Amino acid sequence: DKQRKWWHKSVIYQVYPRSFYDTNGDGIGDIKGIIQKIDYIKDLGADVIWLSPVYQSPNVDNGYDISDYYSILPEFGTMEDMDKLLLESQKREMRIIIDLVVNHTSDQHKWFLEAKKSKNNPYRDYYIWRDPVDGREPNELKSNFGGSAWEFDEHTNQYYLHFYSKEQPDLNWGNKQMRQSIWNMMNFWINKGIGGFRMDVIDLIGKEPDKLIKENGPKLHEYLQEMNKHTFGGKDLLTVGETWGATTANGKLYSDPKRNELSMIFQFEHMQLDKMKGKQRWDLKKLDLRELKQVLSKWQYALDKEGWNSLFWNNHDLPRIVSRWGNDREYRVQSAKMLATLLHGMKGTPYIYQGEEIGMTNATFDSVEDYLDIETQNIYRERIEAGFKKEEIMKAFYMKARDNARTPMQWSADKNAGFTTGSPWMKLNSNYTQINVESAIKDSDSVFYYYQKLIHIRKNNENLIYGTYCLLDPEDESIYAYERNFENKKLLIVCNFYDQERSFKFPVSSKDKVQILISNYDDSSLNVQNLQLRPYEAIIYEII
Ligand code: TEU
Ligand code: CA
Repeated sequence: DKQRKWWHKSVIYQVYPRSFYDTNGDGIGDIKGIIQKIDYIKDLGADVIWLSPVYQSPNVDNGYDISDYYSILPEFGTMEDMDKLLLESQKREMRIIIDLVVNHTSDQHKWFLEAKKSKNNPYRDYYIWRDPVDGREPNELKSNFGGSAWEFDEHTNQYYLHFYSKEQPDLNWGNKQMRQSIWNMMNFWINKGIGGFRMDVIDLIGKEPDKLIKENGPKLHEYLQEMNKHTFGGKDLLTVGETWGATTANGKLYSDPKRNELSMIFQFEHMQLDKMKGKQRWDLKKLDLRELKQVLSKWQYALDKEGWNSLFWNNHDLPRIVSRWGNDREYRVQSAKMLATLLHGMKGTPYIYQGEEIGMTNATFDSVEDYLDIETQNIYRERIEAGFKKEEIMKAFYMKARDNARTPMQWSADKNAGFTTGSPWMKLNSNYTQINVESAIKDSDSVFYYYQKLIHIRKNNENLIYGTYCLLDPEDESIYAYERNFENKKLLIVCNFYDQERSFKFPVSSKDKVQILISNYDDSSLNVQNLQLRPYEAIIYEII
């Protein structure tokens, strides 16, 4: 069936290299470290690694500010190390997808260094420059990291656009030669044998700053089709776009195979349910399970036929899910498994972010200096100036700061969690003595083995991959239950999101025989018409 793609069956593991594993004691994770731990990822059952940026970079935004797309940051290793990583993954029938950061470059990229020299430099138009208006910024566009999106360049008396830090100038996608430079670079990596691309903030490339358009600009899909045609189109690679501004309507545009754009996107609606409407994500509101059901189900229904979903709870920008929708205190293990069940039971390609598979939790640092992320530092300054109390700001960081996910991977209970023999670039989460890979591997009841089992079941169950999703009981405030249906087979998935007992009744006939595929309690009931679920209990049933 040519509708079927290898990545429908894949499970992707995201590696944030700086915090994964350090092999030379400089306190920074490196490519050799990924090679050393690749069998760990393979054992988990993931067959694709999404590698966050390892390119040359001044590291203002941890590598998302690239100064040379064709070389590797020495802290991470060499191009030989990268080639070796590709080879080692191919040996294991695994693939590496790399981060494509092309909405902006670093201000140290040679294109920008050239562009800054003069208004008629050949690279000037690779970026977006505007004259001052009444001696000020051209308009009120804001940077996602706080402050104006415009930075004044004294040498040429113009402002340049940056949607992230001022060290990350935005590329001008209206420039055809610029686009050609990007296609060349992508083809360089494709020829090296990568498995695909994760495309950073790709929904911004159609920006029209004079009309105040950031996301979803009029030419966005045209550029993606052009990219597809000149690079990965016809090559059977996996492409996933990071699109904070995606709606189900444009979600179809990206991932409908007939349109030749991307394999799938990351939509973020389900990640913004704890944010007050119209406010910043630091302005928190209480979570409501009914909203989560509504959002995830909407995406499941919308892309059932004409597209494909990605499924994720975590990445390097998001707080840890077990500290968010789960319970990282009394029920850490049960709730981590429950959240995994919910996600891997759905239709789409699941992503796992390093540490999720052992139930790593948010970090809670006392001092704001321990938060190294440029976004957190900028927001702190901005909010202090705006009159917020320090405690309030810190509380929001405990819940939402990106550094929650960026603390070093917890490999063992040894010093620095076995991540490095030197001094780590970032503070560790102090709970590594309890939560670490070594103890998870020793404990047959660990979150790790649960993920491994889930992945294995999914790979061998067509219904889990292709079955149609159907939400049950949208108004239930504590249970998330749904069905998957494929040919004449039915799966029932039920998840209790709270630390209380709850009852639930599946609408099945009394003639149906059921079996349990997986559960996070070892004695879950088969009486699906009348279930008493324990705290965070989660079960996948198959009707036989
Ligand atoms: O993230 C895009 C992005 O908009 C987030 O950083 C967002 O601002 C924040 O997580 C929540 O509002 C991508 C990368 O994943 C991120 O690490 C980079 O900092 C950013 O792009 C710029 O390249
Ligand atoms: Ca290192």
